[in-house]
Amino acid sequence: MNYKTLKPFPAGFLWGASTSAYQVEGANREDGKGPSVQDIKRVPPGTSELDVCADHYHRYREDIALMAEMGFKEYRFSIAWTRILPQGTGEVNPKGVAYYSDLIDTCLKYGIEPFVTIFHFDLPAALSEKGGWSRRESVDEFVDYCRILFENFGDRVKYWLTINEQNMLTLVGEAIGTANLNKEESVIKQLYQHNHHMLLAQAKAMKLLHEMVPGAKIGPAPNISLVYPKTCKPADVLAAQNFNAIRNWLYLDMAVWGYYNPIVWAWLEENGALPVIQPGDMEIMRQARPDFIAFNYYSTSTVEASDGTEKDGGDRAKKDERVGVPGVYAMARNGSLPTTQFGWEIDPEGFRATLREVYSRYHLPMMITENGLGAYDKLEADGSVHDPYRIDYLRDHIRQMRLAVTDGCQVMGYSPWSAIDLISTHEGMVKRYGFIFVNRDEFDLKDMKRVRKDSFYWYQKVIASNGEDLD
Ligand code: BGP
Repeated sequence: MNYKTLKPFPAGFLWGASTSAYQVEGANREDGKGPSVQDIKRVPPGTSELDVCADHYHRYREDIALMAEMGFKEYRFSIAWTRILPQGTGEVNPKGVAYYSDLIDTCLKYGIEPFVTIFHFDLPAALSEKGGWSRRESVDEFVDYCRILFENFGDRVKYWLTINEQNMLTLVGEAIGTANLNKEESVIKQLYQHNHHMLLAQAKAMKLLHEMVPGAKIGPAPNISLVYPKTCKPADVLAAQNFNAIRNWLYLDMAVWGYYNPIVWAWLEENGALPVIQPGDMEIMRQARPDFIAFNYYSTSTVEASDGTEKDGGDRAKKDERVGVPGVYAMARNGSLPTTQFGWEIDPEGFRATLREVYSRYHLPMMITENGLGAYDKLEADGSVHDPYRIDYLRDHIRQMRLAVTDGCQVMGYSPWSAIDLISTHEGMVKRYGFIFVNRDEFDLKDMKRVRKDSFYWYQKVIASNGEDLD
């Protein structure tokens, strides 16, 4: 749909950007922090360990001052469970509480809303060794951790996110270093049992926050992107519906309405993989309500009908093999989209389509908690960093978000990935996403100096004009 006049972004729109603890903080064995699954995983070959990252743990004041200079209205960061509870349960680490308390106060000093992710891929190693999310007890362990956060920070934090990309933990947990599976048993059955526990933990956390901190807001933060059919052949359309249900709607249907998506349920049933649901679980799921839907968006996916030969689940088409789920869907290349230096498809119009679809299904305000472009940025001899490709990517997505607002979608904020360079989940330090350059290489820590990229100055203008000035 074309418009003669675009609606403005609403007043009070939350412009900012995001990070996560294990990718930005470093200091992963300092001040009483316990190890998380990220700290004990084998990092991808050729990439840095997570002991220093952007050294945000020691430099957060300087970093937040730079975010304030950009004009941030919010900063989305995650709390490392193992800084608060080094063993995942039991004794609280006062230094961990003090760290996040000061980080929150520093944001507030500049008028930046802290937007806090409770759990971003970093399950305590002590809990993972016991079986992680496979155990029923994981639900209460998570809720106990949430209670500590709400008690300590609920007086200052208005916005909370439950679990970052729960759908990716379920679909590609092994690649993220989070899946803890027993190789002897059905993988799908185990994964969807973990998933049920996370869904229940999330529902209980949402209820708990509403009871403990009236007025505070909380929502899920999956990675949502519309799945296109490769062609208009009906079999491809059905495959797209299948993958949309498995990748996207399962998570949002449960968070919002408290029921299992019927297509996913039928698929699990067919595979003998239905989760064990205890009496009362679905009642809790139905009672819990998010205040908004947060989601991360990088690009759309495209699928075609399965020919029965696909390997593995996965979320991206690999060049030489058919990836997907036999009988359900096969990943496909879109063919019409450009890609980043790292091969990720770029689809700003798909962002608008995704916003429209999510709003039409759930009618809740939406918060974009990640969106961005990873690239090999270079610090020039004169101290500048030119990243026009990132500006183009973000500009195109913000334009489409504005069109979605004009379409009638309620969008409350935009928090791209990432505020500052940090370690990528899969591709190390050299895959940079930030507005702020960190002067280190993959293994050479150099001086860790913070440098404003061209995109820093550009985003500053975007925020100052509430999204009107995108040039
Ligand atoms: C999301 C994660 C982030 C971040 C981002 C970019 O899935 O929530 O933690 O890593 O993707 O991905 P990558 O680092 O692999 O480029």
